[in-house]
Amino acid sequence: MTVQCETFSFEVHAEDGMARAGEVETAHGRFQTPIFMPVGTKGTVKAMTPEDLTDQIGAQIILGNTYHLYLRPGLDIIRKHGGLHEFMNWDGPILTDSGGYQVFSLEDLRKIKEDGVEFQDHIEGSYHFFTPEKVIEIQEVLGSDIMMAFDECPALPCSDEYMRESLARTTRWETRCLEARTRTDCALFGILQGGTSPEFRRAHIEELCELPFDGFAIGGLSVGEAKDKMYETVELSTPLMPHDKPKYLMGVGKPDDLVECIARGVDMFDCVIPTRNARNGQCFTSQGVVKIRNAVYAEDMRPLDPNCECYTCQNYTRSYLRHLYKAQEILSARLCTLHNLHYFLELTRTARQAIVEGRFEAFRKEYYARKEHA
Ligand code: PRF
Ligand code: ZN
Repeated sequence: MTVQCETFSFEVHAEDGMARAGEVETAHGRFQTPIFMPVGTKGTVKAMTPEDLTDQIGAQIILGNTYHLYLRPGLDIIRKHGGLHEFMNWDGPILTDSGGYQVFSLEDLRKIKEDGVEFQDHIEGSYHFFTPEKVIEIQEVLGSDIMMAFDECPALPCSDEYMRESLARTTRWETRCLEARTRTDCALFGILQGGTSPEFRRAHIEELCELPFDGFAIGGLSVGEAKDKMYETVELSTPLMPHDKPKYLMGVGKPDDLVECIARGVDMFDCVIPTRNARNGQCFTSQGVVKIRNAVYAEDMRPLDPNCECYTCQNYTRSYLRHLYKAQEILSARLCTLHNLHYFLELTRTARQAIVEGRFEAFRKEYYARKEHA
């Protein structure tokens, strides 16, 4: 008898075309969809305190990584704190990725076997073995509100033969994840693979969506394929996924991708882009990208984004932000991260409001019009 999550639920509140507005309940509270989840790979959303995330950005759920936390600081230290929430002082929902994707991106340092994946740690060089059972155990120690199943994200392009084998193995691994759960307060999402091939995608969705996962993720995208292929694959997938469970697009994306994939029925997103790019001085605004290091901003007295209500835009000029970046001051990372995350969260909030009010298409047009008239 497989264990079921007793603390998880999802409700669709409104639909507009394929776009959906909903609400997810977890053991650590609720979040409203569509939602963007800031990435906190190593137990911190880089440069942000939990108070920044809640009070300044309005983040409702964050993401953590099995792979990184398992290697450093290791499970004993996290267990000693009572889990990841207590360790990092974040008491809202946490989704953890299974480590599959991170291990597979090690390329030369890993070996795939039927039972799991052997890999060499990128920090110390020591050897480890991840199996479906192991990654569920780790995520249960972390106390994740939403655990992700163990999957293989094949590098594209790959042969049909390899894809067929990989999909079958991923299904076996994910089935083992369902059987390995012991906690009733940790939800578990399945991950759909299949590259950009409609046939493989349909087959994997059909096979996996039969299984009693609490939600489903579209994996295997945003790995270098053309953007139109990604959108086509999302558009093909969402109608075939269960209507009454959340649909999560992993590792996506830029603001345009959020708008386009919300339009295609996606409820949840995560990506390092807003946080990573902020540290490189790339800011996303309602008028397009602002590269704050550029000389044109040296004496620009305007805020980063005139349409933004974040702390950064309310208090600082582009000129000052450029100065901080050029002087390599750490406040640069903080202020740009704060703005970017606020922009991404505000985008999902306004998209949600538009869906609820049945004017998502108008919202989408307005989004592009603002960028073009910058
Ligand atoms: N699988 C897992 N995590 C992921 C992905 C995936 O396919 C992606 C795809 N870009 C991002 N993160 N487990
Ligand atoms: Zn701002």
